[in-house]
Amino acid sequence: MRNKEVAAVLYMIADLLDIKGEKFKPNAYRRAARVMEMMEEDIEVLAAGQKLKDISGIGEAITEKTAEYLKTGKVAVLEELRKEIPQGVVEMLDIPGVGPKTAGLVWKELGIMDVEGLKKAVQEHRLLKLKGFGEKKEAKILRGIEFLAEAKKRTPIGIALPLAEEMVALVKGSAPVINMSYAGSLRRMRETVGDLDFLAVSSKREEVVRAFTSMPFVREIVVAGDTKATVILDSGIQADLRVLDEGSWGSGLQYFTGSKDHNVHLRTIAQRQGLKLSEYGVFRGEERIAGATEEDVYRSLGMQYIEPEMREDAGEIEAAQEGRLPRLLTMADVLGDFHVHTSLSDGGDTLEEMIDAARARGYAYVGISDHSMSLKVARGVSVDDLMKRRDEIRNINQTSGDFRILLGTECEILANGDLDYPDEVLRELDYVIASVHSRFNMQIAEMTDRVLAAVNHPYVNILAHPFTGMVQRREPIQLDLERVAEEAAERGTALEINAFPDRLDLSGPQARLAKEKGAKLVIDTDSHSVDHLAFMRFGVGTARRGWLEPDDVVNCWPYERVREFLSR
Ligand code: DGT
Ligand code: CA
Ligand code: CA
Ligand code: ZN
Repeated sequence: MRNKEVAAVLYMIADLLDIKGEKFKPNAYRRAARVMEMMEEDIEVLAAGQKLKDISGIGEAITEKTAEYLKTGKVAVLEELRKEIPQGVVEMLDIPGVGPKTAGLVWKELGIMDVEGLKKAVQEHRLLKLKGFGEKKEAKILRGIEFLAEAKKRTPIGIALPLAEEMVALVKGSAPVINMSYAGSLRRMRETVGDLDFLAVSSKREEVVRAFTSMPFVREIVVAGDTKATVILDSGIQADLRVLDEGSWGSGLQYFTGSKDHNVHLRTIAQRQGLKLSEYGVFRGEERIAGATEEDVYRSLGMQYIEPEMREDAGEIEAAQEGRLPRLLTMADVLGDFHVHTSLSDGGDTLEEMIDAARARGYAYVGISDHSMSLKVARGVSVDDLMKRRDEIRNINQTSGDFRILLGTECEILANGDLDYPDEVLRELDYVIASVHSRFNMQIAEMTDRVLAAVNHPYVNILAHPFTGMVQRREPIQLDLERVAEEAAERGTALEINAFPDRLDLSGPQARLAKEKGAKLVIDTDSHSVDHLAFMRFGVGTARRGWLEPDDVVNCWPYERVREFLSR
């Protein structure tokens, strides 16, 4: 289906019209785009049957433009707008806190043509001349510009991980590789990575280097030696490769996985024992005493094996020496997912499709949690529809065997801390997720009180994406996590690790803090389509960065224990 693709084009037209300062048209385009995004019918089929204009929210003009785009891949209006508005002005829309109205205003009133120009203008306080602009707004724009500059330097894991896997497969497919893996921050499952690092072992090193540098999406070869290569990919991402011999596979992987701080600390421990640690192995004098596997390397230094996600020199080395590392959870421990949207709100797939996909992953249970009624942009669910949904799920459970389906909601935490459905409605559900999707700008005291009201609400079981940040796109809200975790622990409310790669909220260190305060966690994908269920691995990686064990994570528990937790 090309629905999402067409919707993206319509959103772009809306933004550009807004930049120009058009009055009503932008919203008409946005409304139509939203309808298309959520529609289950195939837009191409509708257009072919002249049925598009019958759909509420899509008018005559937009029907025409959609048909034009589907046929030619272009829309004349958009092409004209692009000619009229400088590309640099359009790029301003990537700055958090800058919308099309601001971009249009600074362009037309001050002649600012790009992000760089905007930064300069803010620093010179030239925006103060504009109507509605104060020092606060200036400061916000400047922060947004800095946030964007920082973000552009790193690649989110949601892009980096599939890419790295594809690269490993490509090289393995075209050169005699004995072993190959990605390493670096990616293997440690950081939210974003600066570059990609690979390690391979092979008896034909040059062939591996050649396979690596001749991948189809390599833009530029920076280095191509006998044992190493560095390339820049079409996307601008840098990738490093090292090829070692088999005896150094473990020590090489250990070295290139890092982190640098972890490695530096390990090396001083090795030195204290009269050993030398490098990517080639652990040596006593000339003799290599370890190197073939990572397990050997850690053992030879007198400690437990440390999982990659923990290697940040945050106490893991001391714990490994004392034999008290946690038994981190793995994908195999995950038995379900509680944050799943369907087409009843803003999901792309139906209830049945989401249930089947969850079951196909081998889960024991799944929780369905569509948006609550006041979140209009995400088609929040009315009380009537929610009660119908409850009956539907009750019926499905009659015939679903051991696989259990729970009905929840992702309920808005309103600005005053109230929930978006009355208690009589919440009481009817198997569980309640609460989350903030509005009024992000509160001060820390007010925001913490707002969130605590939800955490302490008798029917709330999960606080979703507690900081509501978006990796590289939106700054987190201000929240006193320690207090939230303490009260969540007391109340039996779980804090979420949102596994959607744009979120990864809580982060690993935040999850670790929450655990220390006694709170339970839950790893949820926030799926809006069947494909998103696979995001679980990003959440598990984050949980492992937070030192979590299966006992800490609600969706690693068997159904009976989950029920008990949810009905506290
Ligand atoms: P990134 O790319 O910024 O997300 O972070 P990393 O950790 O992937 O860093 P990168 O790509 O510069 O280097 C990969 C690994 O190589 C790093 O995690 C540890 C190791 N490494 C790099 N430089 C040094 C160093 O100066 N000393 C030691 N001991 N290890 C290093
Ligand atoms: Ca790296
Ligand atoms: Ca690197
Ligand atoms: Zn959600």
